[in-house]
Order: sequence, then structure tokens, then C-alpha cells
Amino acid sequence: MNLFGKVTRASFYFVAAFDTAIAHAAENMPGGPAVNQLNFAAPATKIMQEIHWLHWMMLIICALIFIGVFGVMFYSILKYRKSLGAKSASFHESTTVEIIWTVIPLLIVIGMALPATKTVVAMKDTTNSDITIKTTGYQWKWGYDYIKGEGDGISFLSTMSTSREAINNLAPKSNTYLMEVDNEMVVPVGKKIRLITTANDVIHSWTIPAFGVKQDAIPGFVRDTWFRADTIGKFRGQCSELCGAEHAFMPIVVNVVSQDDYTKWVEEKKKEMGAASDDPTKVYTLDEQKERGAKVYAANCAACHRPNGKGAGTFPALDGSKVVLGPKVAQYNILINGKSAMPKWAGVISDGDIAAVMTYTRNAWGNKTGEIIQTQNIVSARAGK
Ligand code: HEC
Ligand SMILES: [Cu+2]
Repeated sequence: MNLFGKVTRASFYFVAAFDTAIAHAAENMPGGPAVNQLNFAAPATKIMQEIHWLHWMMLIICALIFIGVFGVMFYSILKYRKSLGAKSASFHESTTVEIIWTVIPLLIVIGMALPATKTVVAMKDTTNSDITIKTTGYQWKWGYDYIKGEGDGISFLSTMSTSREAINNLAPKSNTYLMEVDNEMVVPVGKKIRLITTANDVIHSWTIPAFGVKQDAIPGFVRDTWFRADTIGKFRGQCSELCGAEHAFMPIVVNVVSQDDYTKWVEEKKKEMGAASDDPTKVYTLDEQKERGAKVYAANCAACHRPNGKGAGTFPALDGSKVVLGPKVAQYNILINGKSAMPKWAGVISDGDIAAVMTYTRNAWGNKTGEIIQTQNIVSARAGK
């Protein structure tokens, strides 16, 4: 291609990129950031209202001090300059001035610290909660376990639902691009939700700006925080602690619903979980396991091993892998226990899901072992049999 061709092609890409940028810049994201938003997220909790108020109060005080100090300074520089014949006064050690310039700043600091401390203390007060939810950060998704209050026993993983095609500009991007998940956290409006955060691999951070909540999720530790949403609706946030290659792809969506809708959701979710819980003795066909395994793979493994099983960088290819095509016991081990950057899956996804995804990897792409792994195999492997 000649230079002219290259230039026109480059400008075509440039215009195309610009076009899509404009198409997306035009809409606010429901529950997420708005177009040209400069201020904090609109508050959906009382804590966030207080944070807004503190922010503006302090910003205004700082702006007034700035204007006052620089006003006097520039006024003095201009009005009393040497070329106008100003003579400098000579004085020092004025006790009155020293008292004034100590007491006034002290009062300002106390005036800002008191309400700020009140809010910080309130943010940490997780007592008397109605519902407790444990949230676990994984590379790269969130797990939610409802452990106390209405809905206890519910447990699920929440993975970003934006498609790879949309990320790679091969499909249109939705209005909630990168901020949408398959399973949203659902909570009732007006109830105090205590959130316990922890992590499985590296440090993540659970955040919903509209709630005024940001809490690190640290492996081996539990931290807690809380929120009480005042408004029904969806609220979006993102993992806020750099946690690896797909850090940008583990959004958080909280769906705040009415008490009635919450009760309905709890019933449905429990039914769904009952249906999904595996009878470990059930024997599945190859096609059943492959179909289920493909879903498990897309949700849990494709981020590292890629959808085509070819791997990338330090993530090994599963297509043609010696482990996947070799003796099953080696693969049980790595799936159940993990290995270096390969996460441990036992207890994270169900034994049935592990069996299905193992069957899938052994029969996907160029791998054609024809072997079916049953839930029972994983149960036995876990028991060391
Ligand atoms: C966070 C990234 C990550 C995710 C997610 C992940 N893996 Fe891995 N996986 C790795 C890494 C890294 C290794 C290499 C570990 C080693 O040998 O040190 C690996 C190794 C493997 C191996 C052994 C391959 C070989 O040839 O050595 C298998 C099989 C495997 N993973 C299957 C899976 C399955 C199935 C899932 C989904 C349930 C999954 N992995 C999810 C990172 C990941
Ligand atoms: Cu993270």
C-alpha cells in the first residue's frame, strides 16, 4: 500500500474510533458515572450524603482561605511596592498576632475534624445489621455468600458479563459496558447490610461510590463495612485495588429492591440453588458435561487460558496441554489445589462444575479424549481416594 493509502486508512480508523467514542459519550450510565460528571456519585445512602457535605464544606473553607491569603499577599505586593515609595515597617514578636494566627487555624481544624470523625466512626459501626453478606475477591470476579438474615445460605459468583467481542471492538458496546455482571448482589431497600470482605488470591477492593463504601478485600483477613441504601435501583462500582491483568474486568453491581421483591428473589434463588446442587451419584453424558463445562470455562477460566484454550503469556495453553491430555490425577490435583498463579477451585465452584469443566477441556478445541468426568470423580479425588 502506498503512503496515500496508509494515510487514508489511518484516518478512517481514527474517525471510526472517534465515532464510537461519541456514540458512548452521549449517555449516562444508569447507576454509574454520568457524562461530564465532576462531583462525587449522587448519594444513595446517608453516609454518602455526609461525605458530600464534608467534601463541599472543606472545599469551601479551603477556597476562602486561599482567596483570603493570596488576596492580602497580592494586594500588599502591588500597593506597597518600592517603586511607589513604600517603606517597610520593622517589627517582630507581636504576641497578639501570634495568638490570633494559632487560635484561628486551630478552630478551623477542629471545625473540620469533628464532623469528619463523626462520619468515619459511623462508617465503621457495623453493629445491628439486618443482613450480613460475605464478599470474596477472586482473580477476577466476586463471590457473595449471604450468611445472616433473610436469604442466608444463598451463595453465588458474580462475573462481568461484557463480551470479549465488545472489549475488542468487534461488537457494539452497551450503556453499561464493563460495569455489568451475570449475577448481581441483591439487597432490600432501607435495611442495614453488613459486608464482610476477604479475598482468595491477592488484594481486591469492594466499592460502590454511591454508597460511600470502599473496603479492601485481603487474603487471610476479614474486614467489614456496611451500607443502608435509601433508593431502589442498581448501583455500580469496580474493584479498586490493582489485582492483576483483568483488574478492570471485575465490576460490582448491587441491585436494591423493595422488601417484597427481595423476599421473592430469596425464594427464587434458593429454588435455583436447590436445582443446581449436584447429586454426586448422578451420571452425565459426554454432551451434557461438555455443554455445562463450556459455560463454567467461559465464566472462570477463559480470562487466563483464553476462550480458544491457547493461553497467553504465563498462562499455559490447555489445547494440546500434556496435563489435560495426560493422566486424570494430575489434572484433578491442579484444579482442586491450584498451583502458583492457577487458582484453587475446590470450594470456589462446585464439584459438579469442576467435573464438567474438566470434561470440557479434555474434549474441546483439538483435545479429543472422549473421556467423561463425573461429579463423583471429583468428590473422590478431593477425599484423596
Ligand atoms: C488467574 C488465572 C487462571 C485462571 C482463572 C485459571 N487458570 Fe489454569 N492455570 C493458570 C496458570 C498460571 C497455570 C500454570 C500453573 C503452573 O504450572 O505453575 C495454569 C495451569 C492450568 C492447567 C495445567 C496446564 C498445563 O499444561 O500445565 C490446567 C489443566 C488448568 N490450568 C485448568 C484451568 C481451568 C479448568 C480453569 C477454570 C476452572 C483455570 N485453569 C483457571 C492460571 C489460571
Ligand atoms: Cu480485583
